[in-house]
Amino acid sequence: MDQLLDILRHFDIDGTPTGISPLGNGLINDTYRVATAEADRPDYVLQRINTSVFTDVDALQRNIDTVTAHLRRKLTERGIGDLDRRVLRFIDCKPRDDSGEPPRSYWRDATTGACWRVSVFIDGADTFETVDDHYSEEAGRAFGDYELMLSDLPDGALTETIPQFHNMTFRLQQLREAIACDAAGRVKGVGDVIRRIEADADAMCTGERLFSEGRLQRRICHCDTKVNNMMFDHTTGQFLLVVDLDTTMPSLFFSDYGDFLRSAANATAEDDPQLEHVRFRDDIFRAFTRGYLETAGRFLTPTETGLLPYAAELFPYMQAVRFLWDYLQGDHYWKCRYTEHNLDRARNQLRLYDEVKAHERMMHDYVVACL
Ligand code: GN1
Ligand code: MG
Repeated sequence: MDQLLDILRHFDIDGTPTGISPLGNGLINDTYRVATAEADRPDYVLQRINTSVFTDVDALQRNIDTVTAHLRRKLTERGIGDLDRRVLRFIDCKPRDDSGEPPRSYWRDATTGACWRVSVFIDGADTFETVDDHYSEEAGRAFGDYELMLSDLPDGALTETIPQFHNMTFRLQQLREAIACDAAGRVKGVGDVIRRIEADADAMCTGERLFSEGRLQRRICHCDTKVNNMMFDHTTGQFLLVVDLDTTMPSLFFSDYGDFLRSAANATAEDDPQLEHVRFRDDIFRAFTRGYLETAGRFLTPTETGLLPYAAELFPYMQAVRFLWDYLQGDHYWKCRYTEHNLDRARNQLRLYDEVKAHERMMHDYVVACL
């Protein structure tokens, strides 16, 4: 705690930090809420960036600076005020007296190599682990709008903070390498999961195939549209902003649509080991699709809208591949609470994938009805 308070001394924050407590359920970075003594000063969010996942922190923070500045401009043009509740605001480090360099929005601890950043805590806002159809429709509209607002960033404005992040072909290749290595000696116990994944591998690489044929383009996406990465006003229930901007970068369009449904339309948590609880909620699917197409429908091509059901199937499938990959390599990527945690997650996501597939016809019909 004292150590964490010490880190804050490097940032240009307003107010006196009094206490620090863990915040949220992120599986990659470590996140804390910092309370300040003064009632008229904001609280802050302190985050330790996972530098084995985000290896180029300069590029990561540059992306975030570009994205937040662009969003602020767009919202201002629309006459929207109270921007600090609508876009994350990161706090610069204090300028170092001896350097002429511009201030940075993160601080690197020279002894440990750890990287830290601070943003303003948004008061009176909620995040949810599950949503009803009202929030799903709001979320759909909001993610479509997020992509719309970022769609005029010039090419090359953002770097890929995790190269090939949502590239299914690459994720399968990673899994196959982990199977061949069998570093943790776990392959023998997961034959059924591997067989199920391999059976649909070709079909799930449709996105990369269409991209290489020039039939899909890359767009700026959020790439981590888990339901808990969104904040709603506590009083009005209205959507406020998306958080966790680390993976906002060029991707194939279906990242945001697919990943939201993967988390929000699953009737249970992504790590529930009781597979009979896993169900695809078509009320959430309909509400989210309705909202998303209201905004994203303005720029998506017919090829892209035709692929929305594929996107809904792809993300549980891809997540199953990624969780299994981490399980086989010995749990280096995701935080795990017990030995089989990643395997339970992989099985859960694979069951969800089968559930979504069973809704294919309904999804196609509903997308057509919304256009
Ligand atoms: C990670 O830690 P969190 O919740 O932001 C992951 C996502 C996965 C998710 C699965 C950078 O997100 O891609 O969908 O876990 N983020 C990264 O829960 O790998
Ligand atoms: Mg994230």
